[in-house]
Amino acid sequence: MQVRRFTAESTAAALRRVKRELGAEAVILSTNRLGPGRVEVAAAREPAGWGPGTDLGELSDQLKGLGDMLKRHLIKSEAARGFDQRPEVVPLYRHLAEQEVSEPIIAELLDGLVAAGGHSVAPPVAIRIKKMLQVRPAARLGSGRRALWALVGPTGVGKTTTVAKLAASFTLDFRLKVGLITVDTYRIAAPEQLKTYGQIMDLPTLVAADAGELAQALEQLDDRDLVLIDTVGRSPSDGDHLDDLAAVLAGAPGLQTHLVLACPTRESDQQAAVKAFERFDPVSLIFTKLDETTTYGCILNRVTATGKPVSYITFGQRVPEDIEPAAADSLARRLMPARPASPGKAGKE
Ligand SMILES: Nc1nc2c(ncn2[C@@H]2O[C@H](COP(=O)(O)OP(=O)(O)O)[C@@H](O)[C@H]2O)c(=O)[nH]1
Ligand SMILES: [Mg+2]
Repeated sequence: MQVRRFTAESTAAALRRVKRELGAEAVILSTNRLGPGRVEVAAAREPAGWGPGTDLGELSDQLKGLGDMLKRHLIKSEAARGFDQRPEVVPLYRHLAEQEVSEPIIAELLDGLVAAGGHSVAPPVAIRIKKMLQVRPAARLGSGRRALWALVGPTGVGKTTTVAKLAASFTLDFRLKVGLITVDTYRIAAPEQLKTYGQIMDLPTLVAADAGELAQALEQLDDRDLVLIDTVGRSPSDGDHLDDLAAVLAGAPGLQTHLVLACPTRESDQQAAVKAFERFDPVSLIFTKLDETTTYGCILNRVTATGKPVSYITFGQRVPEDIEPAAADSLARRLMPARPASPGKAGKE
């Protein structure tokens, strides 16, 4: 069976070409996105005589043929990445692909690595991941200058919960004076959530609906080491809301924004959120809900695409426990296979 490749601007268009040239019975072997507006579909014509009345023995022979062909196809695409010369990287390649690390990043992580002298390629890859994952150590606060942080991001990602976790951590662990502000451009009931946390922790909690009110609130919180600003919003595609939010935040000179993204959010929606919130020029990324997924490639993908460091990760609903300053070591561990094949340790566990 001969494999043919069809390139078109969309999967649907490529499939139409497959159907036109190979007929409705064509077998689709793979679809591959080559870049924006370019999709490649690999297809083959079904072998003659494959259909009702085909003898089962014959069918299983044909299926075996198809299986072999798929295997060859897979090996061929791995050969295209140079993996035929270094098959030892293939399991790691597959693991990182399952972690949804983007293809170019995987290629960079595996570039030029060979398992010389029976050593695993996992340790150098872990080192590369750590280098790639810029993390920002907890900021030096309480140095006499008040810090202003605002958390921005799509609805429901965990901004308010994260503000509460940060407030608790800086109050209890660092003994800093923390103040809270909700910027709510819609005057909806959401500020109650932050006010409740503020009451429990006995922290001043204010609400501001425009730049003037924000400036006033900041004046009231003049004695604080850190003011955490929570933002309330609708979807990031609601451009008006983001205009309003930008206008309010203009009332806080020296403000640093942090973009909150939830790990379980699909790749394309995360990319859209990054784009929508680019205007706030976030100084860091905060990833939430790591407990709700086992796939962490998005962290590496976003850091690489934005050039922004990760400052915090959160992994549960409990306030204040489920938050941690981002650490390259533990993030790399999440991305790597659970038990990297380490010849040195084999049999010693
Ligand atoms: N599983 C899990 N849930 C979280 C985490 N952070 C926040 N949540 C939950 O996500 C929901 C939305 O959180 P919220 O802080 O109101 O999101 P906001 O709209 O961005 O302010 C709430 O039910 C939170 O308890 C997390 O790290 N893990
Ligand atoms: Mg909220």
